[in-house]
Amino acid sequence: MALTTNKSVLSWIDEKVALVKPDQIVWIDGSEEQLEALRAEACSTGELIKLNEEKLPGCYYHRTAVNDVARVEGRTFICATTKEEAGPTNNWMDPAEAYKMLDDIARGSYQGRTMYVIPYSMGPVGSPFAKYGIELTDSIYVVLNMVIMTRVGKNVLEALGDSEDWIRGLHCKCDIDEEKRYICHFPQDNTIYSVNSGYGGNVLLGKKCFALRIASYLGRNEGWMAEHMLILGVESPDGDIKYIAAAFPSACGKTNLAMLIPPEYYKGKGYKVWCVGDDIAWMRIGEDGRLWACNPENGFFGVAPGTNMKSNPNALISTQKGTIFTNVARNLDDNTVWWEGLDKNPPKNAEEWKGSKWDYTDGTKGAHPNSRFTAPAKNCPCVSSEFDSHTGVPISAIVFGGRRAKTAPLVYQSRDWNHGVFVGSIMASETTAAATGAVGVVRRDPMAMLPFCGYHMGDYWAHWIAMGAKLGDKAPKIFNVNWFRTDDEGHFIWPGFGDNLRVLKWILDRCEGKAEAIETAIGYVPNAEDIDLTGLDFDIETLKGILEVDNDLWKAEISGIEEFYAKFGDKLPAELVKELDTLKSNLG
Ligand code: OXD
Ligand code: MN
Repeated sequence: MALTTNKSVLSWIDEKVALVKPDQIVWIDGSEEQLEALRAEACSTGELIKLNEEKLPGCYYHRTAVNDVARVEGRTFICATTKEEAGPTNNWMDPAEAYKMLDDIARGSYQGRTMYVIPYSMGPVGSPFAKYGIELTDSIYVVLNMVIMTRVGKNVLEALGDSEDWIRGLHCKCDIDEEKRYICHFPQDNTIYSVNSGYGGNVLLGKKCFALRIASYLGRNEGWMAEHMLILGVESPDGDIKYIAAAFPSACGKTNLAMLIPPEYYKGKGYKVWCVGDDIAWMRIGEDGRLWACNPENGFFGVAPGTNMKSNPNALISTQKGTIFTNVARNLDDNTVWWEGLDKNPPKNAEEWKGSKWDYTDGTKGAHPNSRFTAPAKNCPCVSSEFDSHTGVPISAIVFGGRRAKTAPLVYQSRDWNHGVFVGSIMASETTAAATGAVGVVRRDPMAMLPFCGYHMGDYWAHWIAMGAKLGDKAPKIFNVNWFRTDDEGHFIWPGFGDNLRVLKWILDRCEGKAEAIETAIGYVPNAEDIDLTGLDFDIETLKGILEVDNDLWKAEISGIEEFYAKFGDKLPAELVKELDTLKSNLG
């Protein structure tokens, strides 16, 4: 039975039912009873495997098809009215052609299957941040993941009422055919289609598709921002908490930073770090004129390999109950999970992620490198008390970062907001041996939004600049960090992980006018003495080395920036051209 009388919802569902022809329709009401029945059903068909209830209570295991293990940027489209609106960094398809193609693929694809109707909210239901969506799917796995990653249930439909302002999402597993896999966004219609995939990043439509691609477009039109950023709070010994939002490209330790454990010395003094979000931030100007942020998600869809009690105990603890593991290895002796980097004891009797018997001694991997856990945020030992706040948290600092072996110093501060937008726009990371392709190649990933910006990146930068003008002197300060400077042998110099708090502390001190800095060609860099190294075996001269700005390396960087900027033609904001000119003249 339909859980709403909202005409726009019912007529859209009727249309999609006529298209995909499900055998039955099930509305997800959010009740534990219904979810438990779905878990049991998925276990009976082999879609899920129930894990050891004593060791991993309420946890399940899932394998995707082997050809369906990651987001597919090449098959992700922004179907704006014109190609110009999607811009040079997005794939584009004409909306009418895209709908026709997708409808042809989706037609009849639910025959013999159930349509699950998932009403969900991004952001706390009823809050000024909240935006509602309905995802139709033929996958119980998607339902159960959406229940962890978003707020799902009847109360969402109640909050939506008769409004037509909601995001339409149709997911069809079809045959998981790579050649017919498409993730298409129609920003002008508030609509998303995802066909022929069952992998989280492509099918949990609330996440990248809605909360970044569609929301970035909505944010531009409505005067707010949807960003690929973690949000964390640093509590000082007097109990005051200051919040930071930070954007990093993938493989730069975003989830680790979001759940950072302070070094002993800081813990002893009473510092604490609170996690508000690990992937996405929606930010609005509050009544007080400051920028306030909310994590629209309700869980973590984290990369499993490398997560362990040393790298990120809070993430690991978050996965110990109510979690769905995807494409990790399964220990057949005790029906638990394992992945590379969890510990030094790979299971002897196990199945690898594809489901074959696994012999770890033969050099193959047990878990897929992009294997995931879907864990409720509430499981996290350091989840912020503001997690469900309807006002969000006020942001003091915005931090950009990337993986650069030499060029970028450990940390620097932009001179002002527009310079900070420039710093975000030239964000780049060097490829690592972990990915295919050449090592050390610089990839530009502005604001870590390259695959997630739902419109023209030039317009996106203009929106950033406009937001700064509105925020005026209440704007957060903007910084750039680089935890990845290497020595001549290629070893990381800075210890990273919990010790990154030492850098965050300087950042927050700068926001409060409590720390000094040296002006360089690229912005303000700390005096080495102002980064507190107490309790860390790290030489101040080495610190000076990684704070150094090498003008020659930056001069070499200029042509790469110019080449990248050239793509944006006359959509490149004049303010950024001016910042680039300033950088050039500062470098002499
Ligand atoms: C993610 C990503 O999964 O950025 O969060 O790819
Ligand atoms: Mn992400």
